[in-house]
Amino acid sequence: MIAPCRFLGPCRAHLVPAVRTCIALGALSLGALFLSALFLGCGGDKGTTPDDPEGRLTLKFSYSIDDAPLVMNTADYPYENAAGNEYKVVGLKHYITGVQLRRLNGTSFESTDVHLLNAADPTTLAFTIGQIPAGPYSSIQILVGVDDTRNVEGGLPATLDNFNMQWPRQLGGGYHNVMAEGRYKAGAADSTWTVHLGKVKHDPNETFYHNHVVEVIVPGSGISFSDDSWEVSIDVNLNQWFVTPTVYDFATYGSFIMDQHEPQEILIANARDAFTVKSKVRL
Ligand SMILES: [Cu+2]
Ligand SMILES: [Zn+2]
Repeated sequence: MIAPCRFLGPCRAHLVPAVRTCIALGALSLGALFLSALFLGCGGDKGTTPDDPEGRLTLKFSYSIDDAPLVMNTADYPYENAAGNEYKVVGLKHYITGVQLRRLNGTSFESTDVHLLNAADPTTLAFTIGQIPAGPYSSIQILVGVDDTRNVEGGLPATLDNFNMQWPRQLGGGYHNVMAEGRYKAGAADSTWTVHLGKVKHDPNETFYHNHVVEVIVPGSGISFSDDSWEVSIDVNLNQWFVTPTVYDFATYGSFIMDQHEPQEILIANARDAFTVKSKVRL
C-alpha cells in the first residue's frame, strides 16, 4: 500500500505541508537542514564589467483560471473545466528546473538552479538567473518538475520543503514534479482531484521509472541581454491543463493518479500550452 500524499485529508508519511507539525522528520537533522539552507542560494554572481557584460533575468510566475487570478481554498467551487467539473483548488506546488535561454542558432544558456514554487507563498514565485551572456535569445524553455538526473532519492538538498515533495520509494522515489489538488462536485457529494506528477513505470514488468516532467517553450519569451536586468512574468492557466489536446475529467482517473501513467501523460501534454508571457519589463 502506498500512503496517499495530500494537501487535504489525514496526515500521512511524506506529505502534508498544511499540517507541518504532524511530519516526522525522520533522518533529517536540524544540522542537515541548516547546511542545506546555506547551499540553496542560486549560484554566485561574479558581477559585471564593461568588457564582460552579463544579463540578469527574473522569472515571475502567477496562476490563473482562464481570465481570473487563481484564488485557493474557497468555500464554494468557483471554477469549471472543459469536462464540466466544478472545482476548487486547495494547493498547487511545482518545481522549475532546466531554465534554458535559447538562441536562434540552436545554442543555449542553461541555469542549473532548482526552484520550488508554491502558489500559496508569493515569496517563492519569482527567482533570478544571473551571468547571462550578452546577446539575443529567441525563447525561454523551462522544465516544470525536477530533471531526470536529480529526480532521485536524495537528489535535492535535504530541506523540509523538498522533504514535503518526496515521491514514494515504491513508485520510483525522488520528488513530485507537480503537486496540485482540490475538490470537485461529484453529483450531490464532492470528491478530491489530484494532479500529482512524478515517476511511474509504463509497464509493471519494466524496471525503469519514467519521470513525468513538462517541457515548456514559453511562447513570446524571446529577449535580448546586454549588461541589464529583465523581468519576465509568466502566467500559468490551470484550466488549460485540463483541455487540449485531451479533455481531462476528474471523474475518469479518480483522486490517486500517482501510480497511473496515462493520466500523467495527458496532463503533461495538456500543460505545455498553459504557460504564457504576461509582460517583459526592463528593470
Ligand atoms: Cu503525491
Ligand atoms: Zn509516462
